[in-house]
Amino acid sequence: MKILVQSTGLDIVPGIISELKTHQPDWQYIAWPSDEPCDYVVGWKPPAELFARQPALKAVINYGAGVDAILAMNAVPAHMPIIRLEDAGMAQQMAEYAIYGVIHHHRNMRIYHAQQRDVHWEQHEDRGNVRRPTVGVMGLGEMGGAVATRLAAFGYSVRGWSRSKHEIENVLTFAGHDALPTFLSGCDVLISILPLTESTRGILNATTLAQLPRGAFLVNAGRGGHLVDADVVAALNSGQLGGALLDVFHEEPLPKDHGYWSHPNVIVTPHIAATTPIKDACAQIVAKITALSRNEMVSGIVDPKVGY
Ligand code: NDP
Ligand code: OXD
Repeated sequence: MKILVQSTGLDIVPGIISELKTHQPDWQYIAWPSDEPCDYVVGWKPPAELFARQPALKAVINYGAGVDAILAMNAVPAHMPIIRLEDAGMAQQMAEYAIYGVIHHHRNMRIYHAQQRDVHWEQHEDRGNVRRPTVGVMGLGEMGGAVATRLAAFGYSVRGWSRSKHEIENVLTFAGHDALPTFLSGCDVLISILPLTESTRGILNATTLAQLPRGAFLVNAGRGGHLVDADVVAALNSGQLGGALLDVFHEEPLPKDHGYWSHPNVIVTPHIAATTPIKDACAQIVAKITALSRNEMVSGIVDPKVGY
């Protein structure tokens, strides 16, 4: 079996190939670009040219959880399944990132960081002394489900929102577009871990942000396209949003002159909420390709019509 390995950005291809070899030494691994006919491609944002030059491919394994970029390229032939990574060690990282955001807000850390810069000692009433914040999670899939469960175990009151109804212990769940205003109205901290689709693009806008309690804190680890940036900045400036922890942006790297960099109530991180851990990812990729080659059921098949 021949596996084509491709990536965009950091040159992680040699590392992926050597890790795949440890799991399945009998297969042949070929780094893109190559015209040698391959059976499967493991890739991140593969170029359209790859599919034109590799007509024998049977499936694409997306080297990540989000498939918005590969779907937006419109280059994968309609008959070819796209299979994404599921958790693969990312859900734990996502939960850590989310908990960091919640604690930053809940324990007044922005104020203490500013006070330290001013060499100023002053204790503030902890937000949780009045009422422990309620945390809302948008998207209850591999990432969001794990985040909601772990936040509940941490003692937060947690609610979650998804397309279809989910049952998660100790989490109040909501489903569908009509339930969104009710869900948002109880979120002191809102964590978005949605996939970017035609239904979720721009979902965090002036209307939805106004449905949050005043002073709510926003964590966005889904995709930058979920935010209407001008509306987020307006909500931050008016105090409707008390602050934001943002990991993903319309344009990455975030342009140097973007207002988020210098906004006093915004923390910017460079798309690191959950990075693909090579060992877990390669173990999962080999298992998925093995199952595909035996015509067995494989999970994580993307539905291009819904976009995730
Ligand atoms: P999943 O496909 O497992 O989960 C997606 C969740 O979003 C599901 O609960 C789904 O609902 C819900 N959803 C999708 N569309 C809608 C909608 N229109 N309305 C309400 N809910 C909706 O994805 P993952 O959890 O694995 O990943 C989610 C996203 O996280 C990725 O697509 C990617 O964009 C982002 N990500 C970011 C990373 C980072 O470092 N910042 C790292 C990894 C992922 P339902 O359950 O009903 O289908
Ligand atoms: C992913 C990501 O989707 O890294 O896996 O954002």
